[in-house]
Amino acid sequence: AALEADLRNGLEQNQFKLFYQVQVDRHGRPVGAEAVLRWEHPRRGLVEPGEFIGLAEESGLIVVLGRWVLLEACATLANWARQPAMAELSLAVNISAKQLRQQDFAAQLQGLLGRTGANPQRLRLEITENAVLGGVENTIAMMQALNKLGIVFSMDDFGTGYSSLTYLQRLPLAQIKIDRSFVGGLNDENHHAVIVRIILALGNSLDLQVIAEGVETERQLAYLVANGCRYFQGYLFGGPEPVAQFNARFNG
Ligand code: G
Ligand code: G
Ligand code: MN
Ligand code: NA
Repeated sequence: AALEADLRNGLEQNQFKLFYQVQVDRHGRPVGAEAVLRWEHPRRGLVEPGEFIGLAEESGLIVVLGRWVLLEACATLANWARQPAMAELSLAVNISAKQLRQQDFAAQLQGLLGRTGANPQRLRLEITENAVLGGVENTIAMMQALNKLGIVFSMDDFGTGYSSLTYLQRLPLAQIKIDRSFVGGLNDENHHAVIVRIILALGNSLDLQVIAEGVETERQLAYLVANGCRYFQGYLFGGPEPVAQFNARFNG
């Protein structure tokens, strides 16, 4: 309860920040970023989402916090669009199941896009397999409504949840993200290497873009490239950065 009050207070006091982690193609060229939330707590310092997203979801605060994240992300996208070196970048935003379950979620996003002037074609929403817990039909309908606005979806942490294959076929997805636990375990012929190859084959045969997250070494990158992966994210290319630092990559 103390943390919950702290969260509410943090929202009022503007203690949340979005950091941006670069996503690259196989030539190492930036194609976009994932926005990840950080809490600049006055006493605890920089707090990572693992420590508060769960509580924000349980308490329902994620709806308000998530709306702030989307507004901030759209404002950033609109800003990038005005800079020639950044105009083509896409931005991926993490969405909780509870947010997607709001009846007016598509209308909210349409409002944010209008207010900021962000191009919906550059916005990607990352969901997890939990997104379907509220009912797969409802989830599909909401995703389709957002697709109509030009927004696409990515399945985050792919391979770590339940019923991946069933939902993979039914949900209108544009991309899947290979979870970093599989990428981190890439060594010659261990079982993680097999899983990574299967996810890539699955994605390619279902016409889904596949991005690997948590890429930390050249060796992991080489394995992924050799098996048909075309997009990458991880410390090898850069960690989550404050927006000014991310922008300096392009305008330095
Ligand atoms: O940055 P870090 O590795 O601590 O992020 C951990 C997880 O927190 C991410 O994988 C992501 O799923 C989640 N997360 C990060 N930012 C957001 C956000 O803005 N909204 C939601 N719902 N989850 C987020
Ligand atoms: O769970 P999700 O992938 O949505 O969250 C991304 C988070 O993963 C980032 O906020 C960051 O803290 C963490 N992360 C990003 N790149 C790497 C990486 O290469 N290795 C590891 N171990 N963690 C990473
Ligand atoms: Mn993510
Ligand atoms: Na992830």
